[in-house]
Amino acid sequence: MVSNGHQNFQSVSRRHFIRAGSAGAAGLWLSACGGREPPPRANSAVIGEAPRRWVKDPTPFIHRTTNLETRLEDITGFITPNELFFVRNHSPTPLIDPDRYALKVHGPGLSTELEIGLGTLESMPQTTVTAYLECAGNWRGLFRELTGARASGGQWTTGAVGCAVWSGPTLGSVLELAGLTGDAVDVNLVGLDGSAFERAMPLAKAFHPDTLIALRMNDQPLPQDHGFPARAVVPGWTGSASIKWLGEIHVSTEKVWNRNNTTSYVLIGDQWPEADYAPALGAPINELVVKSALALPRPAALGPGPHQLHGFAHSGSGPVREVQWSADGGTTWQAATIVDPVVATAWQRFEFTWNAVPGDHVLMTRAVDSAGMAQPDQPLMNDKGYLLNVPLPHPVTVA
Ligand SMILES: Nc1nc2c(c(=O)[nH]1)N[C@H]1C(S)=C(S)[C@@H](COP(=O)(O)O)O[C@H]1N2
Ligand SMILES: [Mo]
Repeated sequence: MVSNGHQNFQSVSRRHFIRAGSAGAAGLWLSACGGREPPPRANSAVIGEAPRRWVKDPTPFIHRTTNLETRLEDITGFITPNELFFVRNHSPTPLIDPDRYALKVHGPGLSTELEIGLGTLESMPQTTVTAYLECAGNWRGLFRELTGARASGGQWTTGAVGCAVWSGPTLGSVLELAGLTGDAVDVNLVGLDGSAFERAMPLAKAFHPDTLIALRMNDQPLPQDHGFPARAVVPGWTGSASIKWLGEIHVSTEKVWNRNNTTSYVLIGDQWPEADYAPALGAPINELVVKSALALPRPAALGPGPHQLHGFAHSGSGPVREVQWSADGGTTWQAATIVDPVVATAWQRFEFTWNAVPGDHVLMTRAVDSAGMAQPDQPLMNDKGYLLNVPLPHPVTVA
């Protein structure tokens, strides 16, 4: 086990470093690799694989191969506790030695190449942001019941979303240590996991004051499954941009195209135009869309009488300013109450009282965000099942 609770002086000083490399070395590395693909991870900080929480029983999660889906009904407050936060892993969680951890910051868009130790990241000014993370494929498993077509990928219902308090240096402050050149364009973040999961973004998003290299989650060091010892948190963008086990920041002087904005995280299918986005197969998705969901099992069983129900509404251009609910499958709607605190980068918790009468019912909720975006009435099927956000019919039996 890697301990991060005890820090003797030696380990603190070992973690506390910035090594500057030469631009020449970075140039060699780039030309050897054709300037596009990062090399396979051979980072000495990766010392194994973390124990797999998804084989543990009993578990509060819905298990989906390497992923863990939150049961939304278990989340009663504004913040998702760490141990209930969904996990989306493209390969097993790497176990990282915090003393050997070094974040590599490099690329032709920077004046220097740096390696930054965990202690240095910890000693920089820390910014705290309460933000929700949502997988682009959250709700994917519901395409089938709503459209008749099954999207490819993990069949999540409504639990690939959570909201936490993140803190760490801003990504911009770390980039400033290395200094941008005048022709820097894109910032690519790469994980230390086996799949070297990565995501690129323009400078404006990388320098957004809410975009963090988070070291802490809900006042704890990041849990292993959520990216220990450092992860990106990119509020407003799909969860896939919030690279866990962050090992590398590469700043390029051209727009970056890699798997996660060309073949994955693109909108493709019969209802989407082709080829306009080359080299991407379809429109790459960045921002999250407005959604709302009830914190109830699917389907739910309730006794008759008044129930105070709650749920969560969120938008990449948040906050959500209005939530309505319907108990007749969307024929009539009433206002739900949005509960404080309202934080733009977070989700909004809403509640309402439903006087349940015996029988089978369909509850629905719909949200409008502060940019005026509303949940659409018709689902737009896409082959990879991203960003479904119609008002969801939620079956409830009252007996
Ligand atoms: N290195 C790395 N980062 C990653 C991933 C991954 O597989 N590897 N998955 C991404 C996806 S698709 C999502 S939705 C979020 C999920 O974050 P969580 O597991 O902390 O909930 O992490 C993102 N960051
Ligand atoms: Mo995701």
